[in-house]
Amino acid sequence: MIERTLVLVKPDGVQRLLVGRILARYEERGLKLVGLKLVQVDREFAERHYAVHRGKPFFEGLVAFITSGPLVAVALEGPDAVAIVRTMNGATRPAQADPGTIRGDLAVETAQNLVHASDSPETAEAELALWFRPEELVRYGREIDRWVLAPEGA
Ligand code: 3AN
Repeated sequence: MIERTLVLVKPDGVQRLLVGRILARYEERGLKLVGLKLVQVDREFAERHYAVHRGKPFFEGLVAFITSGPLVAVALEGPDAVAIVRTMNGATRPAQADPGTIRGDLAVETAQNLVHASDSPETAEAELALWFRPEELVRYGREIDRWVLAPEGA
């Protein structure tokens, strides 16, 4: 099933000059970039994004961290994109993240874990609507898709 999902390369990824390398991983996997922007979010927006974590002990730190500098918001599309991106990102705690994942290769702390990704197709829909206006999500074809995707109906 073709899905869309939201990824954030968080402020630590921007400051550590890892944006290009992180985006390259998703591109090389075969996922299609359908939305992309660099943004500095304010507290109110960050609280909306992390609303499910309101009341948790790490909520304040989460909001402070995500507003501490610009981040890159990315919309990716592909078969099972939500699960594929979660697997590529690795476990929330880098100590439990497998080598070969973004967190397993590039992060050591739970707060500074470089990336956020939607955790279900329903969350993805809500998060994409929060981060992107409809016209910022672009529909286009890629020549390589006949080598990346199964033909429709196959
Ligand atoms: P994930 O980003 O892997 O989906 P969530 O949604 O459980 O993880 O948590 C959102 C973010 O909150 C994580 N990316 C991480 O930065 C932070 N976080 C989660 N649990 C903790 C914790 N116990 N202490 C500090 N930060 C945490």
